[in-house]
Amino acid sequence: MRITRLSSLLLATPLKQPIRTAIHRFDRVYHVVLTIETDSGPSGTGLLFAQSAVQGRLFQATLATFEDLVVGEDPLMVEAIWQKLWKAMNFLGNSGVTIFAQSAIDTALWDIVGKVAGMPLCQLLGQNVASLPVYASDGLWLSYSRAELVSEARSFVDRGFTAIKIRIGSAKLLDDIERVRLVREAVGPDIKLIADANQGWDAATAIRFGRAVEDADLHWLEEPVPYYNLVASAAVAAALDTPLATGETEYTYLGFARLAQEKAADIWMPDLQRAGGISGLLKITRLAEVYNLPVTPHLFPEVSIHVAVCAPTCKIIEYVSWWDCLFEEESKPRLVNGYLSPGTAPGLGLEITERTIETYRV
Ligand code: SMN
Ligand code: MG
Repeated sequence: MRITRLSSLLLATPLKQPIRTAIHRFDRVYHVVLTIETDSGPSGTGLLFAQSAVQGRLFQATLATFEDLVVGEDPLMVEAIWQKLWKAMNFLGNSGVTIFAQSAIDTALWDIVGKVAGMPLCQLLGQNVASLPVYASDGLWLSYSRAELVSEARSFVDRGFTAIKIRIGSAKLLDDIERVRLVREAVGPDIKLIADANQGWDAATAIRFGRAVEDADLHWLEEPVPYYNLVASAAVAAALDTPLATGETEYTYLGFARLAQEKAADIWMPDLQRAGGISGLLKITRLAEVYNLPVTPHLFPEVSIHVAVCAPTCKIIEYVSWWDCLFEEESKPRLVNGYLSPGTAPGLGLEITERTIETYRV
């Protein structure tokens, strides 16, 4: 079997609420959907997330450029193709948009492998658990009023979520502290409460915050300082009893190896499109086993769940509904009572219909 063609589409889907964090402002989610076709077998799907049409077009252009590197290759030689792209990018540095393209290609190849084997990807990779609890991450934005925070936090609990994430990291520290306490009071002691500062602070501010909300029993404090400042991250992690989670902005296993060397995180949060696809996530989850550190995949619940249910260090996964409207009901992963289980169709099991493409195409 040989790869014959790479093609991609740019889609944009609506959001229930505009997204506002310390660093994000967007009102629609853009998706680059990659298709890899083969001469005598199934095709595979890979996904990239973008925050604007400009970003999406850049990803598409990179994927189109990479077509030459993969056409003619055997799609089942997934690691060989990963290594080929990795070496081809050495001159550029193994991070940024080229890693995004490599990630999408790798994900589409694993989809093909699963379809050829006739098995859902998680089974092929060696599954550990049937499902995992998720945390509701699709809300509690920085832009919300206090009344909106309380009402949405309660509605997440009513919908069966046992863990929720609030955004903080604003310029008003006391306000952030009060908002966390308010949400803790609204949901009670049994719900896991996570707080994400999206790199909004310096180490001293993060430590003040962490100490002030000690009684709110945060499940973790996420990205308190700029992602590249590992010294600051390590200082916060050392000063607080609350676990520090970071990694959504790191690239590949090399980024996570640095987090480990610097003791900059208690919990790792790899993101599919920065990790290097399914292969990249697998490398990171195995590295986490060496350090006995928890891993919790960032975004892409429908895809990342296939790896998460295989990784013994993974106990919880982020859930946002941003991809939900793209996939057909039967093939989708199931979210039941706050637990997500992978789709049961071969490969990733994520089929996008012509009608969906017509509706959301940019
Ligand atoms: C996040 C990522 C992308 C957009 C908004 C928020 C966030 C997360 O850091 O952890 O989901
Ligand atoms: Mg985050």
